[in-house]
Amino acid sequence: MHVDRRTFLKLAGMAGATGLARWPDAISLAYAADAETPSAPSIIAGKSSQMIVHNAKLGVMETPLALLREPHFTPKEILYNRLHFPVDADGGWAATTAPMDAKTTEEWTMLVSGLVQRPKTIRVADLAKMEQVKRTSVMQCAGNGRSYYWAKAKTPGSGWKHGGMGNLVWEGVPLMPLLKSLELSVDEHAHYLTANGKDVPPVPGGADMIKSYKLTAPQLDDAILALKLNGEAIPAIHGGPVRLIIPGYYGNMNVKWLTDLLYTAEESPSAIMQKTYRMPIRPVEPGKFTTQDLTQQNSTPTYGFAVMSVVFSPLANETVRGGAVDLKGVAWNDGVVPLTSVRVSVDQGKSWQETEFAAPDGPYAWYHWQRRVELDPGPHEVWVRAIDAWGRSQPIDGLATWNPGGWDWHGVDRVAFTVA
Ligand SMILES: Nc1nc2c(c(=O)[nH]1)N[C@H]1C(S)=C(S)[C@@H](COP(=O)(O)O)O[C@H]1N2
Ligand SMILES: [Mo]
Repeated sequence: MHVDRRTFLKLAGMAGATGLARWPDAISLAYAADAETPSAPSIIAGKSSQMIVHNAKLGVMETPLALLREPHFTPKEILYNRLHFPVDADGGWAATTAPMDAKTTEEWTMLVSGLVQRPKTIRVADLAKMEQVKRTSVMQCAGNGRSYYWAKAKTPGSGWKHGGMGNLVWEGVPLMPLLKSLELSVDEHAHYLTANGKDVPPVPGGADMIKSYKLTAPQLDDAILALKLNGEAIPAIHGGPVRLIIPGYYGNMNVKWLTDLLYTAEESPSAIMQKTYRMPIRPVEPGKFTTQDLTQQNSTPTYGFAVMSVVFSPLANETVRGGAVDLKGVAWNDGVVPLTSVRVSVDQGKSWQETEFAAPDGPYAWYHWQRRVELDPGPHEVWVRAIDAWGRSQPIDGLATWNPGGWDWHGVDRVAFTVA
């Protein structure tokens, strides 16, 4: 295997991270939320001042549902954001919804290497000239809904409600056909594709944001090297000029500012692959199992989305007019099989009614569901539950999947409201 200097340094860096000298949690703690939270646009230029800021230094913010439910595709001004390293690192090059500057875009390259005989460089300037395809898909943090787990036990990480997601249109060049066309001569021991972005840990030896995907994953067939979001050059803060988009995969798997793709025999040893963003494969109890106990044997990375549905109307604590009430919302899954049913209950799960639902933009995007119900004046609750063609669904009690990282919340959404 030929390893050039740059690849060698990257690999060395990855190996260095195995020492886990600094936990990602420790980084989050070091940049704990300020007492007085600055407004979203003062952290990331162009964001709506209505965004809920979870962590100013890391630029972590979510969309209030009242804003999220309005547009068909989520505009950049209200799209949630998540970073692992301070937003002002390297002089704040990314802290804006404007695209990356023309020179940086023109000169951006990605190195494809690892277990290949002929490493190759991909230029954004060349990608832009190739045939582009669209992928309409949900982008969602694996921590979306984490705060609901806190009813059982607190976990580290931001207290996301349901606004750590958006419904987006990405555009770019299909990844796997492109890699094939490069004639890299991939080693037979390569089982993973490993991606890295331009951002680096703020402390030497810190865990880098590196992600590995099984080469056999069905969603990889639909992955693209994206250059556009919602019809425009990708905003700098959302990973422009080039981002790896794997539709149906949780946000952390969609590496921003892509600089490296490596064919590897194993998952990246970076703590952000090995300790963060993993789900135990069996139920675990608070206090008895921590993120430090996660291993490749007892956990899986947060790859594809769990089946999920959310109520957009009414919103929690809203007062609506009776007797006919239009219940509405969205549902989605990992896109491998379609959703077959989205049901609502207005009697706390005793009975369920089918909703009308449709996937207007393909397998990875939001399905919109609705159901009209007759309700008497007074307090009410609506629950919603989606099921897919493989029978995968949502736990009635979402706390069933409590885990120390607070990932993968997909419990039945329960919204209390009042009929006037
Ligand atoms: N390079 C890089 N890519 C990244 C991250 C990061 O910190 N650095 N964060 C990931 C996480 S955890 C999420 S949820 C999504 C957030 O995407 P967004 O901020 O564009 O909504 O980006 C992912 N890709
Ligand atoms: Mo995330």
